Amino acid sequence: MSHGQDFSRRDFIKISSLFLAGSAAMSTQIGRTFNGSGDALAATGEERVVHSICEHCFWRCGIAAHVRDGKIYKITGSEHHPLSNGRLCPRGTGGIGQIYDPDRLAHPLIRERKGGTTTYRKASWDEAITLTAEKLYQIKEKYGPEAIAMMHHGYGYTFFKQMFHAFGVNKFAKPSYDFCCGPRHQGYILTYGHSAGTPEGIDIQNSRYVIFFGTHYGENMHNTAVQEIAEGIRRGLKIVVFDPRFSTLAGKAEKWLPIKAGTDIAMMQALMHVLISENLYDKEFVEENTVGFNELWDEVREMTPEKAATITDIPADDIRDIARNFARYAPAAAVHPGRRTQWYADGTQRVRAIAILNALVGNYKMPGGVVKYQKYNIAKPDAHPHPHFEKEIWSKYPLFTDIKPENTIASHEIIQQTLQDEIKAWFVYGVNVPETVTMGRKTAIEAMNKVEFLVAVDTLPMEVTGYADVVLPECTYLERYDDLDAGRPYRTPFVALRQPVVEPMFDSKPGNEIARMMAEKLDLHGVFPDSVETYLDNRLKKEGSSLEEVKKTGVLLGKPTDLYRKPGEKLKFKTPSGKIELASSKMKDAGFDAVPKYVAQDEAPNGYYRILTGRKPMLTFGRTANNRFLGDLPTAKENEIWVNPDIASQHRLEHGEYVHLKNQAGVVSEFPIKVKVTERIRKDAVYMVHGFGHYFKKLNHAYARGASHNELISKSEIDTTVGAVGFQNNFVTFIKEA
Ligand SMILES: Nc1nc2c(c(=O)[nH]1)N[C@H]1C(S)=C(S)[C@@H](COP(=O)(O)OP(=O)(O)OC[C@H]3O[C@@H](n4cnc5c(=O)[nH]c(N)nc54)[C@H](O)[C@@H]3O)O[C@H]1N2
Ligand SMILES: Nc1nc2c(c(=O)[nH]1)N[C@H]1C(S)=C(S)[C@@H](COP(=O)(O)OP(=O)(O)OC[C@H]3O[C@@H](n4cnc5c(=O)[nH]c(N)nc54)[C@H](O)[C@@H]3O)O[C@H]1N2
Ligand code: SF4
Ligand SMILES: [Mo]
Repeated sequence: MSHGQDFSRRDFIKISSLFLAGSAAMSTQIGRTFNGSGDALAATGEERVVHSICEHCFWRCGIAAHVRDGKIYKITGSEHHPLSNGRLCPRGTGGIGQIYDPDRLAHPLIRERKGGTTTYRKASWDEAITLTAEKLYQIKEKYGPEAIAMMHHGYGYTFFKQMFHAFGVNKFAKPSYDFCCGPRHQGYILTYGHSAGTPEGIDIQNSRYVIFFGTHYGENMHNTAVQEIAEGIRRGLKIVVFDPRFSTLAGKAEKWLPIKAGTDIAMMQALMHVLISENLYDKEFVEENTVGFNELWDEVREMTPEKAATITDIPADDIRDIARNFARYAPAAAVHPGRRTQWYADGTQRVRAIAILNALVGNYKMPGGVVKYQKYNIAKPDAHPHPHFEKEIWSKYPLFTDIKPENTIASHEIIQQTLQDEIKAWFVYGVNVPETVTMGRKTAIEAMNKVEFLVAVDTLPMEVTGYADVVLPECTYLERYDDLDAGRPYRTPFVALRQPVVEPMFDSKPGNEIARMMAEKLDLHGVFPDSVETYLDNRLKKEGSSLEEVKKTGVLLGKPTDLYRKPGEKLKFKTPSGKIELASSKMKDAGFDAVPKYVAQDEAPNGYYRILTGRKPMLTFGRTANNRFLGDLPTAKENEIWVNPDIASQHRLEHGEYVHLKNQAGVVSEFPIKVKVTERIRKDAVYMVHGFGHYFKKLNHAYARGASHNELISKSEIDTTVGAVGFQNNFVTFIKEA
């Protein structure tokens, strides 16, 4: 593999063409895949279009759902929603595959143990809610409210949270914090006093040079960002990608640097070293707006490009070139903060290093640099007064608390407290625990088997539902109202509405109704207004609009954010010093390194390879695993294990053959996985997409396709600053089929 290869124009393919490939494939798909309960997709009646928001990932783009004869036959990007611009990523168009999934949960289920076997029986809503309320009540009476925890992901959880608050429970965890972007959030807050945002506050539209560490846009399809990058490339934006694997984004980059996995902080320190030692940093900005420069220099002084080259496997000349180019294009240059940042136990420090690199070139609030979007300042909903909580935050990690009040504990702490007999009941909303908890499937299952009472609210019979005592079938995002999507800052601040496109199918119900039924059973009257429509209308009326008005376009828009610094403007940051903290006082006070340090990761045992993971453009792990429209596309049918040709030949692996994977702890994958022999990965790592290898047979489509990534995680490492869980120090080897 050659290093620092130039891919520039020669390999130029527009990222946006991926959208087109997706949509084209999708329409043929629509023609031939199942069409749910009738001839919906061949419908010819008059068209009705409903504007709502997507739920295939947290980006939550605006959609336009096209309905004929009472059935949704097409989903396109909303013209009105600022995150869509009239387009969707391939997953967004595939919602039909979710609503008309023949495996959907159709009615509530209650687990029954008869003799030695466990079965589920169909139950009425009243029965299921009564049982749930009774059990939760008993557990609270017996062990206290801290024995109940809710885990949630996806946007329908808010009403359940209101209900639990009124009930006196406040243990909430979000796997997307500790298994995904917690380090990024906190790393930014520690440095700048605000989060990196979703969408990220990087002014790609005006940038000339953007550096990515991992962050595989094009495979990770954040609609707006991918559109901006595609536009940027057309305009001449230069991209640099540090990734042990030649990602789709690396294919669009001026330079791909196949960095040794886990050494990124050393690379970032070396880039800082060059910026400072060659006087390329923005001295005026740094003097005026940052603290801790001397401590930073003390830390990076020794990390010369030559030293970093021996650690990262990237030549020193390349490191110098990139630092110089970064400074040359600044302030219209930025390092992207990434999204899934809990790779190892050092995620928060790595994101801090990214924030520091940006600060050094003075790109804050400059065109093409780091910007801070504003959110639509919508009034808070009239909340039911909740009991006084003796403890607002349950996490033991010192830097966790800044994220308040979104979650109060990390998901892995719920697992641990369950295994220690402290937590007795789980309420799981939209989290496929066995495949999501990055402490590995085994630990997740152990905890689920131990917990006294488990309720799962889901749309599909995912693995988690097989461990639940009560399964509550929520209708899909296309069949319900949720709370307003109002908290997110963007260029144009917005409030977006999720509204039902069609009536709920089967005996499924919207989360807002389920939460209301639970509140009534728990004698918590008046938690919710008489209907969800009244609730939404009340909120929107306070903004001088109404539900009726917002239903038309699905959005309420604010004034575009003032993004850039005015000449002479004094900047203020919500950090303890009021400045950008190159050395973090909060880190120091909590007993951690004030400046990010490089710490070497574990090395693979002989014959084993570091297992890296990522995404496929057509799929969102569990969310789309069973989706016929998306999952039948040729590139989405199964995952593959990427293996370097030299390694393949050492292990006598043929391209296209199936192998089992065995990890360093001896765990062997239940299902085989197809080998992809490719130069596009380093020799010391292998790569597989997460979200495959489903083992629950009720998932008729997803069952046994590819191998599970989470099954192979036996070692997880906690980032003790913010309580996130890294899992990339796991290694696998190959077992050939007999
Ligand atoms: N289509 C699609 N899009 C998605 C999702 C999906 O499931 N499908 N999921 C969404 C979610 S929840 C998230 S969090 C994001 C995740 O998407 P990202 O935030 O982009 O995830 P990363 O882990 O940063 O990126 C994975 C890349 O990092 C590389 N990598 C692994 N280890 C290292 C390392 O040590 N150093 C460096 N420099 N690179 C490394 C891998 O080779 C891979 O190319 O995607 C979101 N978007
Ligand atoms: N091994 C491993 N683990 C990982 C990752 C990895 O790369 N590898 N990635 C991590 C990341 S970045 C993230 S963000 C998390 C994501 O973790 P999860 O959010 O658990 O991811 P999914 O697998 O999509 O599970 C979502 C669940 O929600 C259900 N669902 C979908 N729509 C609805 C709905 O409208 N209502 C309800 N009630 N349920 C719904 C789905 O059927 C599914 O069971 O996983 C993390 N875990
Ligand atoms: S990026 Fe794609 S999947 Fe995510 S919300 Fe937007 S359209 Fe849906
Ligand atoms: Mo994520």
